[in-house]
This record gives sequence, C-alpha cells and structure tokens, in this order.
Amino acid sequence: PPVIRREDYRPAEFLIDQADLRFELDAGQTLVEAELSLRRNPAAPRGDGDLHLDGEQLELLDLTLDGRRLPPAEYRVDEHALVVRRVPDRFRLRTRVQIHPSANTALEGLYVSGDMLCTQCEAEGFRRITYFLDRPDVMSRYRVTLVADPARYPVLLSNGNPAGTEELADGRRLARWDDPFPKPSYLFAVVAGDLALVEDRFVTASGREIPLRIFVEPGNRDKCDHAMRSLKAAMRWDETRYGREYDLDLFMIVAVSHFNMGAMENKGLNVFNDKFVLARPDTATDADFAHIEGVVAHEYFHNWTGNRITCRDWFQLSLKEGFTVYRDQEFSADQGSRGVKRIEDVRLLRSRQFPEDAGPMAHPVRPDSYIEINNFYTATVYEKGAELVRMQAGLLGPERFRKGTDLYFERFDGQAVTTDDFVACMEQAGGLDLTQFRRWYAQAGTPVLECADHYDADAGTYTLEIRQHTPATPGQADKQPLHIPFAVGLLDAQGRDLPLRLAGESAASEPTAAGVCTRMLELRAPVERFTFVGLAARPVPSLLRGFSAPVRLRYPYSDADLTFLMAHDSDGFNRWDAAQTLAQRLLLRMVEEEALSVPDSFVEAFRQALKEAPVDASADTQADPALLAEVLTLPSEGYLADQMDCVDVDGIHRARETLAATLGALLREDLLAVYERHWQPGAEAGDYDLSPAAAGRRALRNCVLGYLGQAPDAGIVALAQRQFDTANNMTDVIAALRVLLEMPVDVAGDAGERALAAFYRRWSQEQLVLDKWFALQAQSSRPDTLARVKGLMKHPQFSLANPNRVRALIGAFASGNPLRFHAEDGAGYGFLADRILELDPLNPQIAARLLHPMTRWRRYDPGRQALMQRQLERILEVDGLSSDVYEVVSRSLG
Ligand code: DPP
Ligand code: ZN
Repeated sequence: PPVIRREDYRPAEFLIDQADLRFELDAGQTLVEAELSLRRNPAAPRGDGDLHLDGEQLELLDLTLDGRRLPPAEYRVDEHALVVRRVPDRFRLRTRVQIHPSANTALEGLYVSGDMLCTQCEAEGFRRITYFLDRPDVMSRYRVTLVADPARYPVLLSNGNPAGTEELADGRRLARWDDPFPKPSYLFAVVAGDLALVEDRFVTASGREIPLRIFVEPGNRDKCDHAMRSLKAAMRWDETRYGREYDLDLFMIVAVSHFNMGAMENKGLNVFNDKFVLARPDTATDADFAHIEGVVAHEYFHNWTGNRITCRDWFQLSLKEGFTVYRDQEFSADQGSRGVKRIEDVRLLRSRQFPEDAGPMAHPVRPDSYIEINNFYTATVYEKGAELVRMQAGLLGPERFRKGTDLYFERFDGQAVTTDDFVACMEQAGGLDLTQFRRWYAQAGTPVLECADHYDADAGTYTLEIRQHTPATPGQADKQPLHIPFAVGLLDAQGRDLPLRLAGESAASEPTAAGVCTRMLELRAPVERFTFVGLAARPVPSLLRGFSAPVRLRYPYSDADLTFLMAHDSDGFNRWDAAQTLAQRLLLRMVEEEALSVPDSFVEAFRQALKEAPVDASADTQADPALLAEVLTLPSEGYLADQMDCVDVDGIHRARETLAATLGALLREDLLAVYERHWQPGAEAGDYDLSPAAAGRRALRNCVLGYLGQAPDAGIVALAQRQFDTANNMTDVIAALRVLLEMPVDVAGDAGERALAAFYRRWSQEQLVLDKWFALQAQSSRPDTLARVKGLMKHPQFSLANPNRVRALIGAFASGNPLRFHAEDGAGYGFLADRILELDPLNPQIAARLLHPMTRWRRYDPGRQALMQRQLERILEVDGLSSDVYEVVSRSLG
C-alpha cells in the first residue's frame, strides 16, 4: 500500500461549495443521490483537467453533469475513485450510488448497529457513502434528505438544523436537515432508528435557548442523566473559559452499541459509543462516570476546535485532538479535584504514550507519513499533543493564552489549518518566540532530562545543571534540543518552600500565602545551569513540578529525599510522584535482585500516609482521600515494564504482589481502620452520592481493600463478600468482585466463582455491565486464564462483530494482563495472532489496535522475542491484509 507524505500536500484542485444528499435508507441496501456544486479552486495549480472523486465500495447507478447523463467514455471508476474527464470550471455533478449497510462490518461509512442505522466518517469513511473530495480542506454546505420506513426508522437525523418532515404517499417518511456551517465530509452524520429521547435545554450566554437531545436504544432512557448534566456543564464552561458559544439551533447526541472509537464530534449530531453515555450508579463505576463527563465535553468542545476550525490535512490531526484533549482535561479538573486529574492524565501519558514513543510505532505529534491514517489516532497525537498545548499555556500564562486562543478563533474561523497556524497565534499573542518550541511537533521520542546539582556552603549558592537529550526514533536518528518549561521549587529542612532568587536578580520571589514558591525555568541549550543564591543550607529540590513537560526526569534522589518530598512537597503532583518513584525503585530492585524483602522505611512511609487519612468520612477539609488513594497505588506492571531494558514479566508481577502482600499483612490494622471508617452502606444505600468527594472516599476504601485482599484470611474474605453483597453501586461491587476473584482458593474457597456467577445472573441483559464481566476474567492472574478466555469466545453473548465486546475480552487479555499474555510458551501470542487474522477481514481498525502489545516485542527476552516475531511474520505473510494491520506489523518488524 502507498505511503502518504506530509510534504506532498497540495490544495484540492476543485472545491465543493454545496452538497445536496438524498438517502433512501434501508439496512440491506441504501440509495444515495448526491448533487454537488463544484468549481475550480483558485488557490490550486491547474491539473490534467479531470475531476478525481474518492469512493470505495460504491455501486454507481447514474452520473450526470449539468443535467447531461455521461457516457462511459467520459468517466472511469476503479476501487478507490471516480474520475470524470475534462470537466468545466464550474458545474453540478449528480451521482446515484447503492450501498449495503448490513454488510458493512468495518463500521466505517453507513452501517447497522443493533436495530439502527448510523455513520462514522472520520477519517475517510464518507467515501463509502458517496463519491466526494473526501479530505478535510474541502468544506461544503450540506442539505440532507432522508427517506425511510417509519415503522423501522421513525427517527431520522442528520447534521445542522431540522428543515421539516413529510409523510410520503407510499407510506415512507421524509426528513430534511440543513447545516448552515460549511464542514469537511468527515463531520457528516446520519442516524435512523427507533430511538428513545431524553430532552433538556440550555440557554446560551447571548440568551438563545438550545434544545439538547440524547437519543438511545429504548430501555436506556434511565441512563442519560449524567451525560446530559455533563453536556450542560461543558457548554457553560466553554463560554466562560474560551468565550465560545454554541452555534446551531439544536444539539444532539446518539448512543450506539457498535462503535470503533470512543465518540465522534459530527456537527450538531455527536455519535457516541454508548459506554461514554449510559450510566446509572448501579451499572457504572466512578471511573465510567468520569470518562463520560470527559468524553461528552471533549466532543462538544470539538464544535469550535475541530469543526468551526478544522485540519488542513490528517497530518494536522493534533491541531484539533491535542487542543481538545487539553480543553477536556482542564474542564474535568474544574469539575472535581485538579490535583487528582493531573495525576490520572500523567499516569495515562506515561503508561501509554511513553512506551509508544520508545517503540517501533513512534511518530511526531505532527507525523510526516502514514499508510493508514486510522493508525494515527494515537496517544502521541492525543495525549502528547495535549501536553504541547499545556506547555504553551504555561509559557504564556492564563491571560495571554486566552488572548492567543481568541486570536486563533477569530483568524481561522471557517478554515482548515495547521498546527503551525495555532502556534503562530500563541507566539503573536504571547509576544514570544516559539521557533524552537515548534520542534516538539516535529520530533518524536520522549526527551530525557539528567539533573545534577551542587551546593556551595560558603557562597550560599545552589546550582542546578540540566542536560537534555532525546533518544533516536525510527526515521529520526538525530534530535535537536527542545524548548522545555521546567518548573522548580526548593524545600528547606522543615519541608517549606524557600524564596527563590537566581544569580543576577535583585530580589527573591516569595512563597504565596499557601506556601508555594515555584519558578518556571526555560531550557533551550543541551546543557543549562541555574544558580540560586541566598541559601543558608542545602535545599531539597522539587523538580518538574506539576509535570511541566512530557519528559523523563533523572535526578539521584536518595530514598530519604523521596520520603521527605512525599510528606512535604507543596506541589501535590510531586508528592504523588515522589511516592511513585520510591515504589518504582523498590519494585525494580526487587525484580533485579530477586530479593523479595521490603525495607521497614517503606512500610513506615505507607503507614504514615494511612495515618493522615481523613478521620471523618464526611469531612472534606482534611487530606483528600482521592489523592491519598493515588499515592497508595503502586505503579502498574506496564509502567514498570517500560522502565526495564529487558522486561521481566514474571519478576515484575511477583515483586508487585509481594510488596502489596507485605503491606497488606504489616499494615493490616491501619488498613482495616481506614476501610471501616469509610464503609457506610447505610448512608449510601438511600442517597447515592456521585460527588468527587464521595468518589474519592470509595477510591480510598477500595484501594485499601485491594491491599487487604493480597494478604487474605477468613475475615478479609468476609469483608469483601459483605461489600459485594450489600453495595448499591458498581464501583464497590466490581472492586469487591476483583478482590474475591484474585484470592487463593485455599482461603476463599469458591467465593470468587460464586460471586462471578451471581454477577452474570443479575446483569446478563446489560451489555456494558457484561463487558466488565468478560474483562475481569480476561485480566485474572490465575494460570488457566487463557483457557478461560478461549472458552468465553464461545459464550453466546460473545461476538466478534461488537468492538466493545472484543476489547473487553481479547483486548483486556492482551493489553491488560501482561503476566498471562506473555506466558513463556507463547500461547498468548498465538491466540492473539489468530484473532487478528480472524478480525482483519471484518474490522481492520479493531484488528490493528489489538496488535499493539506485540509491537514492542524487542523489549523482551530472546525466547519471547522469537515467539512474537514468528507470529508477526505469520500475519504479514497473509494475502489481502488490510492497510491498517499491514502498517502496524511491517513497522514493528522493520
Ligand atoms: N474525532 C474523534 C475524537 O473525538 C475520533 N474518535 O477523538
Ligand atoms: Zn477528539
């Protein structure tokens, strides 16, 4: 398959000002009639005079140009295109095509989900609906007519504003939609079905009343409250924080059960994977609720960052995704605990993006080439892209950043632009030079910062020396130094922030009323030195506060320094990070030395942290339980693996279990005390509390239960059983079930299996809950897990056609269970390769995503390397592989 390169970008030769589409909808076959107003693009050089339209899997029935039916000599159709010869400078082209939604298993274009019809057009799905210039820099006004049988499809939706319905003489229903805003084809959407409606309204800043409609499958109406609440909060937030008001007369969300991605920001008609809409306390966990809030906001925010201003080409994907992720992160931070949100975001970045940046799939935030754009909806484009926007916001400060975004919206509204255009606005509004900063968009790989320091007691000076380097990545051997914002504080012996004065400055900056004194240093050269003066004693440095840049930090902290920072740092993020580093060090030492003893000092640090747990479960004024839960959570197996040159799968698992079991046994009384203090089934049974504070208390209690479960006895089994039996919410039920399932049979008997069976009986009709039931089993550390996963593939409720179910079973096993997936005999690899080959002809996007755990094969021992390599080669040999899977496999082997 051909490689697409950024440097080959050329403006489209033709533009489509207006697109009038008429759909005769039916699951078996749908007729699409398109009338396009085309004209030559004055900004593009003249080509061969032919018009090339994208189109795939379309059956062309009819073709007319300015009312004249074209004879076969005047056009040509192949697998990917319709070419019309010698077209005029301005003309109307009418096509009629037939498509087959029920045969569409790739879930791109128009397809069937349950009993409804829906579309997914990003990135290049529109070409499976009609012949078009399917590229984001061609923005058109759409008028859409939908015709269908009202018995099957009473609700007919498309983008924009409703423009009337009719009952036709033949009994069919017709609905018209008109979208006044020009948009690229990837934002087009159609939905048809027998859908239940939940409606609310929002009054915009300028006083326009907007109906808000959420459409779901019948039976799910009682699970939309949280999504609706989140939507209204997001609409208000975008007005206050960015001055962005909603623009159409109506906003709609449709939840569908079969969806490749999380959700899609189609103009005025967002289509969602239902897992990011549907929630009730008894069916969804606190994490699910938080994800819904974030994704609803994310898609809504796209209305300005993505839709009103879109991407010139797909290499600019991070223009909309990086910025919109940054916006949804900040929104969520404002809804709950800012500190906890930052920790979660960095955890995700480190566990997903850092490994990507260090592996064969590494690519810049603005990639230079791709074979299949669907493979570039990555943690790098999304999460690292968001960090780049965050750094710019940090360099500018809140006021100038707002000026920069105002300028961006004003300058580029209605256009398709580049990441560079965005940076130019920040540069202009901020009055600073971001030339060097732009390298962040072009250069792949995670920079490493090596810090050293020197205290001169006589002079009272403290010097920090920071060296940066970025490791080579595929296709980019030499890296240039980056412009890195590096936030620093210095602590005195009591743990207080010191005033900061750099050599040459006349006065020191003083700590704020809250005792915080942070200085944003800017690194540009490969080696930078900063000397602080006026220091009576050697300070303890708190480096990279708030994770001010997406880098790996190296500084030779002693364990005592880390324990000290964990207890005192005024920066909440760095308190957590100190605890993580301490745990990570200990765990890696345990792996390397195969020594499985835990030093007292570590146990004491945890005991101390537990002692500071809030005494009264209802008092939010004390230490934040959610933050404490984060501090007490050990680094994941995946994160630890990323720290090792050669991943020791079994060693990591053993070390983590041993540490957790040791803490569970030695701190049993402290853990039980925290657990019982936060266990109030009475209070929660009546009025379930979704507030961040209540969710934080559940997080802490369930974290503590996890430790207790690692050192179980009959009392702990009973505790988990009580929680499973009496909890009124999914967060507590799942946490208890997980603990019961992981306890050894000689202590817990068949309690885990019984609970699992009870869970299935209760929830067998709730698909999203059932996904949890599949995933829990796939993630089990029990030795028979692979056999179990294979058995579950034959379960009547398993289906390869549903991406959520595939991710819940196969994805959870391959990506969420390193111990069993990487079994030494290679059985996990063979299993995954079989599934990928089975899925690829059906749904290449999902198949390519499942591959990811095998792409980092070079990081394992020679035995596992050979086994993974063999499976990858086996896949590559198959004829007719999709471009999605081909690209990931060939890059991994390359
Ligand atoms: N553009 C979509 C998003 O919001 C793609 N899934 O991320
Ligand atoms: Zn997005």
